[in-house]
Amino acid sequence: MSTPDRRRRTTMQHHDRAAAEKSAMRRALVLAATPGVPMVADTRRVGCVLLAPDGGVVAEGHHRGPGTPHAEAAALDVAGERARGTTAVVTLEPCHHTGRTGPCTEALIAAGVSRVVYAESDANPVAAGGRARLEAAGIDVDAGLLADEAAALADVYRLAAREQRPFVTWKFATTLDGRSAAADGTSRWVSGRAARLDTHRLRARCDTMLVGTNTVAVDDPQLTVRDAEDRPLATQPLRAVMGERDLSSDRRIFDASLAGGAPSVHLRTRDPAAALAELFALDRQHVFLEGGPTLAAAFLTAGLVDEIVVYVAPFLLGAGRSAVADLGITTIADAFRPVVTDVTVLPGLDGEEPDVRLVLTPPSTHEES
Ligand code: AOF
Ligand code: ZN
Repeated sequence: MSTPDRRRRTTMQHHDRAAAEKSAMRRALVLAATPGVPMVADTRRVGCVLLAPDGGVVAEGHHRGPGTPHAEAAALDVAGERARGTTAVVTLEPCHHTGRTGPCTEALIAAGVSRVVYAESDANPVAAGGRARLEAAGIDVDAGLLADEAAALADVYRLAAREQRPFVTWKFATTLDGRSAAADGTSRWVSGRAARLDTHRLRARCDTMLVGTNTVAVDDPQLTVRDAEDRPLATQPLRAVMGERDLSSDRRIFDASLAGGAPSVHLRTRDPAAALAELFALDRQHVFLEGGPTLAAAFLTAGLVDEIVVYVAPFLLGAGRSAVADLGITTIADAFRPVVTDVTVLPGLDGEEPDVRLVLTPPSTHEES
């Protein structure tokens, strides 16, 4: 009698654990992308969350640049004795070498961590071997959770280091007929709640949100990252606006109190390359471009979009503003054709219809990597 019951309970627990570890990995990815870490080509951006057996967060840590503690060491330091028996959720396989700091494997073993879940394997031959070492010490190891997202994050910093400019993700929402605003200018909300939550998740993994002066003047966005309850997160990306037009200081982007004191900047240029150079000088490595169709067209024609995220909402407007301004294309043979790297259906929340999210890579950057 009790056997099937017990089995069901075990399965449930396993399901809960998987869910807790997945959400911890999402958090670790955000930690890995913490704004303001200086750009150094050979440094990985890594995040770590320590979970108690009941799924609660015990401590968090991230790597802050060369010579500073690795993510695991940073989290273990916060946890102290409470690290014993926890699960370490890390975006990268713990290193097994003494580089500028000691091996994370030994630190995790010494702290009494009982399970390690990581996303990406460490391809650096010098640091590799972490998994085998942890398993030999009797630690339960699981690899590959959200590995594609961790790899995408690593690509961001690799490109920034190579190009010496921030990686640019252009995000927009559109109707089935390619409209981002209705004829009267209204654009709230094109996408559903599921897509808006997903946007905040992606915003949290960049260090800068960029719009044009027109968007600030007309839409007056807050440009903050908020959680599902609409509360701003503790760490906010830089809010940037670009363009020569003067803006009234009462715009919400300039209100630091909305973003937990986080700053904003007005880049007085219309040139995408110049704007990115200014942001790179501020240690910015990942720009989330959310400006209107004119700004998008300027970045696309300058070849300065590295990734496109589109939320397609299932309705028609028939008239209204296009998602992107004129690209100078007059015939179909000349169409701008990015490569689709992901298609995800976001189930509708609160009875809404689903949205579809496409992730695409523009042809030129795709060929390079
Ligand atoms: C981890 N956790 O947070 C990071 C890791 O010279 P070092 O000591 O900083 O080592 C750099 C190498 O260590 C780097 O190339 C990568 O393989 C790994 N980075 N490993 O366990 C971390 N940042
Ligand atoms: Zn390490």
